[in-house]
Amino acid sequence: MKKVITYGTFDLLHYGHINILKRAKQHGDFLIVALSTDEFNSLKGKASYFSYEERKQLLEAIKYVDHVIPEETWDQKIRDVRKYGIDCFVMGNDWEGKFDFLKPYTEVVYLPRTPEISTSKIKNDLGLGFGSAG
Ligand code: C2G
Repeated sequence: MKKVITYGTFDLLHYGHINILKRAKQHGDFLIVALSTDEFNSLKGKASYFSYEERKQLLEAIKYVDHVIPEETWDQKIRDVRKYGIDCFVMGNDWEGKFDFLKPYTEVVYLPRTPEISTSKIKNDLGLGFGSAG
């Protein structure tokens, strides 16, 4: 079984998130999503609208997602790749090159972002102020 992992906040779940999860799943048979905890989000300078539990519930309802784990630190990725026997790490290409340190441990794939949509755009368009990419 080919296992894929991806990481993110996935706040205000939108079709850009669905697109990356769909394409990530196409790289294997089992997709794990490491979901940023609320505490880690504050480290990323992000304040998500939905809590970790709410964002987890949304992700678990997506047919491409097989398992959700917490993302608590920047440096858990190598441990995760080993712990879960990951064959492929997938991220949107706004992260192009940033996770190449994983190449000795797993395939690393950066996929084009879906244009025009982001959590911060949704917030701004709804006049919710404080932006945060995603
Ligand atoms: N994404 C995308 N297209 C968009 C918006 C987001 O493909 N229009 C992708 C991002 O590239 C990322 C994933 O969806 O791969 C989740 O995006 P965010 O929730 O913004 O995640 P981010 O804040 O980039 O956190 O350790 C890695 C971090 O946790 C990534």
